[in-house]
Amino acid sequence: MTQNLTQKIIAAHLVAGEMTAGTPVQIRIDQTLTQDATGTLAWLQFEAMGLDRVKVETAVSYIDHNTLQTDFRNPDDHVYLQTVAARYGAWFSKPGNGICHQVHLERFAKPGAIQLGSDSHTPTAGGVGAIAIGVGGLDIAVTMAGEPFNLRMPSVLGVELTGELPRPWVAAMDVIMEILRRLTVKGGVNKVVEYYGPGVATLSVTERATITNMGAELGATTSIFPSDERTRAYLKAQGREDDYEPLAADEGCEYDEHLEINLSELEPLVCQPWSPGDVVAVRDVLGKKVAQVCIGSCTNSSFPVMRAVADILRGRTVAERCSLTINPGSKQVYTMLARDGSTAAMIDAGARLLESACGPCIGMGQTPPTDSISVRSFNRNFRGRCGDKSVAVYLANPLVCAAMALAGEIVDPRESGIEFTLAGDVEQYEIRDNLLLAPRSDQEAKQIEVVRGPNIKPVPVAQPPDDQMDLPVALVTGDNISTDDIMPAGAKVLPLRSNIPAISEYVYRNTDAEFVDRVRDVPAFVIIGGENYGQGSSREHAAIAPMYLGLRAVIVKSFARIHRTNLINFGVLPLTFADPADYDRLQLRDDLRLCDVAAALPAGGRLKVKNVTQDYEFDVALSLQGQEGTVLQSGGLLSLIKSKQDTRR
Ligand code: MIC
Ligand code: SF4
Repeated sequence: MTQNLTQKIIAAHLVAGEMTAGTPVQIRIDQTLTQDATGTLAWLQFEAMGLDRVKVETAVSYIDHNTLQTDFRNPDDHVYLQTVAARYGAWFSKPGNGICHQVHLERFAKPGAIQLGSDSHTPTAGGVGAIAIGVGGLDIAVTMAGEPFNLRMPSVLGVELTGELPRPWVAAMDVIMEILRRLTVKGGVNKVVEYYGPGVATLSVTERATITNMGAELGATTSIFPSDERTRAYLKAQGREDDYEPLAADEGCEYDEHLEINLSELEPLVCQPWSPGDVVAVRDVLGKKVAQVCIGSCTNSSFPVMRAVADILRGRTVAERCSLTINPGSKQVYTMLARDGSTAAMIDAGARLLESACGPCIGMGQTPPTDSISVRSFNRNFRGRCGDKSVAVYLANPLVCAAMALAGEIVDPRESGIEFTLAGDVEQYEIRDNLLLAPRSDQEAKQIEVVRGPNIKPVPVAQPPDDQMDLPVALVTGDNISTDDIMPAGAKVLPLRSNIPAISEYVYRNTDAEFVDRVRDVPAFVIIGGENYGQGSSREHAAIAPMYLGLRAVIVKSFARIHRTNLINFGVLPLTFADPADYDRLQLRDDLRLCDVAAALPAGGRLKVKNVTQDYEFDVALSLQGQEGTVLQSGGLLSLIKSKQDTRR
């Protein structure tokens, strides 16, 4: 029987279950990635499981998000993460080494491997033909403890690429923006986006990685490219030819859905404020003044594209009323740009060079001025994420961004008269892994003391649900609520990532400033939402912090994948309206009664909800798969794993 690439890789890692879309499977994981904003909780949870060493082939802990260090909190987390990695046998990527996904692509990502990361843009590694999935920190912790990963077998959306990009101004990001334009931010939920067709060979690995990275904005489980001669060339240039393995879908295999993109027909696109799914052509929004341009992020900060940005800027000057920031994605990229004179060209043009880290992408500095426009080569433009809600953020490919920085307004770069080329493959990358600390031997690791600063607090534990739950409605939200809406990031909040009591004060701060005060004296409550609730990041803080405040259930029209799992992992019931029209009747402060919850566990099923305030009943579905029901019954995944381990001892 013929198989697509996704099925092949999952089959090679299958521990249990049948590979039919929608049914639960358990898969073996080869590699894990954690970063510092989600990593402290992941590692604290790993420690709580009482193991002596990580049990995956490769576990890497990166520091890239919280590098602003305005007080002791971030550096304390860094020390904790460095010592905990050394203690338990993980790799450690020091601050300065780069953004996790870029560094992972360069140094670790492998064709045919399955990788989990506690960051939604983990699918970047799909650029070399890996299945790389973003999940919450607790799922990573459990995987590092050697458990297989539970997943609903995704359906596979085959995207056939034909033609060739009209370079130089149309870039890889325009490919994924075109798919977002067609499918929207929920078009990929529970799907793997698998690329094939003659257009694939026209894209370099770093271009492919841009496309798989931003597949996260479709809500996709992951995205993947075949592994071919260009993959070999990339791995060879990274000194890792041995990791190469040719991989492709079988001739004539089936896909659950199809899409065709003719690369030759693409043009420069932008995502308009405030959604990566709101895509239009650059030429439809010309003339708007741009106060800031930011180039970099895990989506677009590889060496070839950064060098092209430098070529665009060389000998020119950033517009008078515009500020340009650039953060090369890794130490490798930065060093190479420095050696070939690219950084000099950038600095001379007026670019403000930042360290290799997430930086402005997650609101860690570089907030633009009030009511201004910022154009970024990043992957997300949710309102307020840049540090100020009044700012309109557009997303565009990095080459287009550079042209706009020079013009100080939204322009069609094809009319700029600027000439440059974008090199595809690089013959030899500069390899020096001196900021990548290798795992210690068993013996050495045992001697390491894990250092915990005062900001690092224990992770709160969830409660098993009661059979009958009386829950006032604490919030009624709309469609596409992002985890940035639920749990904002930015320079003020990110330093609190290892302190749930402190960070819980910021829940829903940007969308409903009174939310926390409203629930302060309420022992338990429910939140109501629309479609695609919890889209965006993998941050489990968007589940734990509301749970800490008393969230027991969320009733929505549909969930984004990672957030739904995070809610279950922390004991919150993820419910969907049986009839979406019931959403319209619910009001803030309605008292709801959930009945017979115990009977719906562990298998899931329908529940009756009584609206006590308005005196009517409606049905909700508790759809569960695999061990999810047992997780809820146990009061969260951590409690379940611990009780399993106690039984084994
Ligand atoms: C993001 O881009 O939103 C983040 C910050 O990288 C998150 C992770 C986090 O919130 O720590 C993500 O993408 O998962
Ligand atoms: Fe960092 Fe931004 Fe990438 Fe998230 S999307 S990992 S914040 S660069």
